[in-house]
Amino acid sequence: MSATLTSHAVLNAENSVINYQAKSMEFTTGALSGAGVNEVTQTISQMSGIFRDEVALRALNQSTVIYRVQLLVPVPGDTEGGLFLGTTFLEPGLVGDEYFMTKGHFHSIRNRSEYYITISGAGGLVLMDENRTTWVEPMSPGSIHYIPACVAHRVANIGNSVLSFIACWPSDSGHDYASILGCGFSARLRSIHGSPTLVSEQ
Ligand code: PAN
Ligand code: ZN
Repeated sequence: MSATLTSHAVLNAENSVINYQAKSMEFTTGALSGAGVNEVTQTISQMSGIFRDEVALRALNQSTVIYRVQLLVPVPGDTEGGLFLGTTFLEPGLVGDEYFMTKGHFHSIRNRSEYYITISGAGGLVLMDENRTTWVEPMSPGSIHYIPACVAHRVANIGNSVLSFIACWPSDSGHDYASILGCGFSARLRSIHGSPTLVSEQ
């Protein structure tokens, strides 16, 4: 007997079909689909303490979605040796003069690194090491960003359309948001005279 390899079947050495839950990515948007894809949404109301202008944040519609993340989490979060995959869809917009952005985090296990790959839109990847030195890398379709160990990361959408990017990181990394909520990044990506500018915090 022979079996046919389709997108919904895996063959073993005996050429019989093993159960397989297909997953796929739509390349123009980065959208994930298939078995086990989860989605997490962040609205304006969940972004308190992130942007410098809290008054401007409160003036916005609190139910507006700033970003959503589709996730493939094939193993539990404390598994050493596994990998997670996610696509983030970050809307365009401003809070005061600061671009819509992700919350940003260090990994809880500080030496865990990560790849970001931009699918669509225009962005800035804001990176900060443990000495609080901050820099920004431009994101455009196809750009690949290696986020080294011990470096906090956040993405700002500096364009007029949805910015989407893929991320891949070790499953046991964890996310330390508290350090960023407490001390922030040492610089922010702001629209100054209409141009994205990295401005140091006072
Ligand atoms: C990404 C981020 C995603 C959302 O998948 O989690 O872009 O950003 P925040 O987690 O900062 O809200 C990643 O860096 N994972 O490790
Ligand atoms: Zn990360």
